[in-house]
Amino acid sequence: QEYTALKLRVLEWSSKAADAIKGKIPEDASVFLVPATLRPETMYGQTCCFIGPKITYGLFKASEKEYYVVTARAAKNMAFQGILAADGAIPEAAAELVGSDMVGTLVNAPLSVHKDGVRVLPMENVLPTKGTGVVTSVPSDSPDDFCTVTELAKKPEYYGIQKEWAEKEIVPIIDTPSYGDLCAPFLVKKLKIASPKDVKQLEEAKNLAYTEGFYKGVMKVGDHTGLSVEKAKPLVRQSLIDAGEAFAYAEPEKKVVSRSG
Ligand code: ZZB
Repeated sequence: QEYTALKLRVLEWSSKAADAIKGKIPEDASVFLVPATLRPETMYGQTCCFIGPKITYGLFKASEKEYYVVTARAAKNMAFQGILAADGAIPEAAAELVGSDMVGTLVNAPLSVHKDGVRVLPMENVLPTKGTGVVTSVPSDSPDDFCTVTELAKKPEYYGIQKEWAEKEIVPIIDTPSYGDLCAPFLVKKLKIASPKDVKQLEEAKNLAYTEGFYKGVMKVGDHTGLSVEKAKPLVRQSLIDAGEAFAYAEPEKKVVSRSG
């Protein structure tokens, strides 16, 4: 599985995360949350970044002044792929953080229409065994993401967040013939999905959104406006990589976790 790993630079830590990493990395180092995505062309629509609240993450050294926040499992894969400073050896975390401690952290999301940054928010459905354990949220085109931000905005106190963090504007970024230009909200409504716990229907919605978006979608924003998603995808990916805002990350072969096929 070839992912695009995106670099979301931390602009302002939540206070718990700031305490946990204090003194463990150089003062002037940049730290990035690094979600793995299969849809780089949707990065215009990022509204927040999800972590699993109970998952443990590490800060791993990528270069003298750059650290990546990912699971230890992903860090190991990255080291094998020559991505981390560890140079093939099993990398050691400079600091560890529990997902819930990072909630509220402000990060810069490359290409996002939300130029002031987006917040780190909790998502129960994040799998620790897939990608980097960090997920960038695109509620316009991902049914899982739309369902989760809707849930978070309904019960902000319960989730320990500020309501407006989950209510960033959802801008149309891809037009489709069957589901319109807000594919995920359309499908969530059509399949009557009420909460992130409806995992079976969400899986179906995801598959429908992937197929329609990839084969019939047309870009509505960015440098490739008017181009098909199929053609825009590799172009957006390459320009993110060229800008130093993303890199290729491969998931080693193993049994498929969530997609059938
Ligand atoms: C942004 C995005 C925008 C994504 C979209 C999807 C969609 P798949 O298809 O099941 O293999 N993801 C990545 N890591 C995790 C994780 N650890 N736990 C849960 N979800 C994760 O999954 C690949 C997608 O699942 C990734 O691509 C990521 O969300 C999420 F418009 O990134 B995606 C119709 C889907 N649309």
